[in-house]
Amino acid sequence: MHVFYIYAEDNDNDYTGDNLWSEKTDYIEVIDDDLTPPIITIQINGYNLNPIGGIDVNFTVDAWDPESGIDVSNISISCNNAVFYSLGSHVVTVDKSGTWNITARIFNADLDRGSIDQEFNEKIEYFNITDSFTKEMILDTIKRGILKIQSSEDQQWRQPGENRKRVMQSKFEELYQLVSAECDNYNQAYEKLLHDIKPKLTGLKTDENENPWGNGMFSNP
Ligand SMILES: [Ca+2]
Ligand SMILES: [Ca+2]
Ligand SMILES: [Ca+2]
Repeated sequence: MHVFYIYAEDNDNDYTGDNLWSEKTDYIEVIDDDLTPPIITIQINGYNLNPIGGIDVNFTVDAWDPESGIDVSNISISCNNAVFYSLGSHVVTVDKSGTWNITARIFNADLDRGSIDQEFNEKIEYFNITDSFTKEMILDTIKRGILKIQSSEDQQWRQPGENRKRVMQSKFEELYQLVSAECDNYNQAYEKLLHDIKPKLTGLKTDENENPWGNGMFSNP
């Protein structure tokens, strides 16, 4: 609601105190044409174990406001100290088990009277990383390693390639057993990976992109 007050005096000044005045107060109501905030969705697309032992979480944030659209300069999406300033798909890395959240704070573009009319919404999406889930991902990665060894060409290995492949495959299978066992064999698995498998992987000269093997980073869980 806007208030207008108008006051005016005439110029009848032949005698002091002879003049007259009028005043008027009027009101104009300016209605906000959009009172609803944006609608936000957050979708978790998948999880991947990354090369340094963290878990990459791929997620998509979408938002719309049928009346005003989205103010794309006012988007804030945060998770585990990472902040993103646009809608769409993003990847965030978490490094331990627990409950994590993605928080999206988004404004609509109701800017016909500047930012005074803007509405915003905030949505929080929680996701859980459990130890058993991490373990499944590690096992899956080892399995894929075994498949990769099996499908590699003998020529990619130092000769005799066939023997080296078989030895390496059995080491990966031992690693799989250590990780999948009920008791806590993670330290043993780590030692095996670091001191047995990693040095011998340098026997494989290059990967399929001709990058040298054996220089990857291994982090102790
Ligand atoms: Ca408005
Ligand atoms: Ca709206
Ligand atoms: Ca509004």
